[in-house]
Parts: sequence; C-alpha cells; structure tokens
Amino acid sequence: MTDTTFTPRVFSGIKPSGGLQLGNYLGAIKRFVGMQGEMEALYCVVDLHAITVWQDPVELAHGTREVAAGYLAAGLDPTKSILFNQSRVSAHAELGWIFNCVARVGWMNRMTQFKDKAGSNAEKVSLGLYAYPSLMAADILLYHATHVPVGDDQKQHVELTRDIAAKFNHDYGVDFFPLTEPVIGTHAARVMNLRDGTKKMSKSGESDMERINMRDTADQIAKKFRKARTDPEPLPEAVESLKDRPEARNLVEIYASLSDTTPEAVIAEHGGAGWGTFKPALADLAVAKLAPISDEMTRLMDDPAEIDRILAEGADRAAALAAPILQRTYEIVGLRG
Ligand code: AQP
Repeated sequence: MTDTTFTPRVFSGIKPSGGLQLGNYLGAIKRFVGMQGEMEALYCVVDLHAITVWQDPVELAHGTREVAAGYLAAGLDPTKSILFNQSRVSAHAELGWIFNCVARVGWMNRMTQFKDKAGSNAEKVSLGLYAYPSLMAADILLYHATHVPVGDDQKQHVELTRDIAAKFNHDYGVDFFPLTEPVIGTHAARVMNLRDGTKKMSKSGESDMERINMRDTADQIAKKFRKARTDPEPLPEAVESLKDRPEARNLVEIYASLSDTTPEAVIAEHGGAGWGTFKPALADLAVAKLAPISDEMTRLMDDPAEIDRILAEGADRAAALAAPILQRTYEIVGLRG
C-alpha cells in the first residue's frame, strides 16, 4: 500500500483500431463526459496500442482523428480535459519499457484479453500485443492517475497496473506510484455482441451486424436491433429473471444506460412486452441519443487540421505533466545520477 496522498487525477483512453462502437460509448466515453469537471482529466487516443495489431497507416491516422472527434462530439471539452494522442508524448513508450522490466511474464500470461485476442494463434501475434498491459500501466502511471474509467473488460488491466505500481514501489523502496482505482459503470459496463450474448461488443468483431457503430445510420441501427439475437420469451416482469438470458439482459442494459435509468425501471415500463415492441423502442432511443453525436462527428471530421491542433495542444500539456514523473522514475531506477 502507498501512504502518500496523490492528487485525484483521471486518465483513460480508447484505441483507434476501427470505428467507435456502442460499448466504447456506454462503457467509456459517456462516463468520461460524466466525470468531466470532477477532477483533472486526461483522455487519450491510444494509437500505440492500436498497432499491436496491424493497421493500415492511412486508416490509422483517420481513426485517430475519428476517436478524437467522438470525444469532442460526445461533450469532452479541450479546455476542461486534456485530449491528445499517445504517440505524441514519447514518455509513454519510455515508461512502458521500464514497466516491461518490472512486470512478470506470469502476470501477462494471465491476461484474459490476450488469450481472447490471440486465440490459438499466440505464437504468431505481435510481442506488442502481449506487452500491451504494461504500456497501459505506463499510460496511467505516467500522470500518477488515481482513477481510470473503463468498461468491465479492462478491469483486469487496471488491476495489473496496480500490481506494477506496487512492485516498482517495493523493489525500489519508494512510495512513488499510486495504486490506481478502476471506475466501472453499474450498467452496460460490458455491452455484449448483438449476435452472441456471451461475447463483448468490439470494434474489430468479425461481423458488422454484431455491433452498433457510433456512425451507423438510423436504418442500420434499426436493422441491427431487429436482427439482434434473442430468446423467444417476452421481457420478464422482474429483473432477476434476466439472469440466465444474456441477450435479453444485454438489450435491457443498453436501454437503461442510453436512457440514464436502471434495468429495474426499464422492466417496470416494458415488462411483458414482446421483442416486436421492445426492439423498435430501443432502436428509436439509440437513434435519438447517437444521431446528434454522429452528426457532430461528421462536422468535426470536415476539419482534420482543427482536430490535429487540439491533439497537439493537449499533447504539449500532457508532456509537461509527464516530464517530471518520468525524470524522477529515471532517478529512482538509477538511469540518472
Ligand atoms: N463492449 C463493451 N462494453 C463496455 N465497454 C467497452 N469498451 C470496449 N468495448 C466495450 C471500453 O471502451 C474503452 C476503450 O476500449 P479500447 O478501444 O481501448 O479497447 P477494447 O476494450 O479492446 O475495445 P474494442 O472496441 O473491443 O476494440 P478492439 O476490437 O480493437 O479490441 C475501454 O474502457 C473499454 O473497456
């Protein structure tokens, strides 16, 4: 445990590995906006994480701007939060290397996201994909961030960040890095794939029908919810009855999160309804919430130079916060006399 009191500070990020999907919005971005103003915050487009899987260079540059546009369109304000992309602040990679020398191979072997992504192909994936959680620890600890809002799928990586901080502090006899808290939402913390309620919704999932993209049209959203897999039963009268119905529970949680209410309230209103009634209501709600964000993203993407300007300015502010922390890390490790 650390005894030092650290100034509350938020860090989180999204990787530009494809278009933003509803899980990124409900599990992360919407909550970033909700926390804005509560404490100093840095929101990053983690482009170095995206290249752990090969990315087309032109699409990567476009995707980085698009995630930034998503942040801005959803309500993040660059005068209140620091918005930047990771590769502009080289201290992330520098601290990431030091943490590669602190983290243990056994810890990495336990990371479920690596197992899911590598599957049976673990020998052929990049070394970067394996080391990803150690770079993520550097992203967070470079700013001594105390709080990290993430979806439930990233909880294990934030716990590993705590393990790295604790081991660094222990090995060097210091109280330098905070033990960061994951901040996970209560509903829709893990938005599930629309075709298989046991898998999470992802940007890079195989079929476009599995996910709602932030920039889908109203027709696409309606079609995807209409075709979403469900069981034949109507919605139950009590939320507990959703326990063994993953697809039904997912749609109720999405509805609750989009309407800023609870699954209990959704069931109170829609309990007993068939899918032919509930799915169109869900689609209408999703379009009402997402279309203004999507329209604003389109407007922002018309001026890429302005997005680059915001990211560069944010990077300068982030680099200024990172520099003394990296310098002190080097001193603690003995890389500076
Ligand atoms: N399905 C989800 N439900 C809730 N939260 C989610 N997040 C991602 N998917 C869901 C949250 O979004 C933030 C950014 O995630 P990321 O882009 O850095 O990585 P990821 O979790 O691997 O996201 P994807 O969409 O699944 O990307 P790909 O397919 O490229 O790997 C995190 O806070 C994450 O929890």
